[in-house]
Amino acid sequence: MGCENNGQVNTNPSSSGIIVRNNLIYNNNQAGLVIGGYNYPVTGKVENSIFRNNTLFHNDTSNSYSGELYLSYLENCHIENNIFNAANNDHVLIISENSLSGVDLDYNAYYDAGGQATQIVIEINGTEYNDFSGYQQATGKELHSFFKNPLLIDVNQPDLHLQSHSPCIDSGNPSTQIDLHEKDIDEQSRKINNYIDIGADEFDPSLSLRDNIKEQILLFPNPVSEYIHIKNISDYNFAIYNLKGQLICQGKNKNKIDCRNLKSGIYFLKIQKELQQVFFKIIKL
Ligand SMILES: [Ca+2]
Ligand SMILES: [Ca+2]
Repeated sequence: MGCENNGQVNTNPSSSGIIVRNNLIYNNNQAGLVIGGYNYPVTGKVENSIFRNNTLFHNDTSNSYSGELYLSYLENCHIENNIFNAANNDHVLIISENSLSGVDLDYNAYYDAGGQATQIVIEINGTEYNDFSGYQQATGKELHSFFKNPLLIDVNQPDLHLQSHSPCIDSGNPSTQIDLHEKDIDEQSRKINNYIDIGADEFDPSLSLRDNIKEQILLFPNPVSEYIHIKNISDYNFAIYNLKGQLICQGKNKNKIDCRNLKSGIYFLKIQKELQQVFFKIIKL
């Protein structure tokens, strides 16, 4: 989101009043989100805007060093309650160039698939930080943010909902102003259990059994050569997809699935029970 051109306003070209919230942003080949302009004041800047409650996962797949979040020429913006989960070899979370005053980052959850808070890249106006607490201390920002695995349901599929024991649950900014009709990514209430969650998903303990179901289902053998057996679940539908997302086969309530005709390779088995679905990676030998 930005203001690349100065338009008709020559003195202080800017975009303002933008709100980006409750989005899943993943697998983009460059930064998940770029906010700002590129050559202020010749061209524009972004000011007085809000970027909150988004889940960014595995962006910059081309390893262009643009990270999950790329900021350039923005001023007086709030960036909070977001999940930034990098999953690249370059471990880049944020690149911020020429950001101006009043950029408020807080209540965000950071993680890198490498799992090390001391092997990340956050670059703010030319200073590079490689450990998360060093970045917090040096900038004085992100005092309520943390570096922890957000425990997303399935990073392979991906299913970017929160597991029931995610540290993002109820960890958003308690003073977040929620709009009257605002919903989370599932059209559920944006604030459940008195506190808003970090990320695009608000976890609803009364509905979400997703990760419990996943732990409970027994699949074997995997890798499979002939039949895969499914145990500990009843009344369900299943479907097998290849890596391109194409449906290979489907059915319901079978306690063993014939995989003899599958070519060797990796597949995803979806199991759906009522409104809940879970995915398993299976390997055909
Ligand atoms: Ca909550
Ligand atoms: Ca939800």
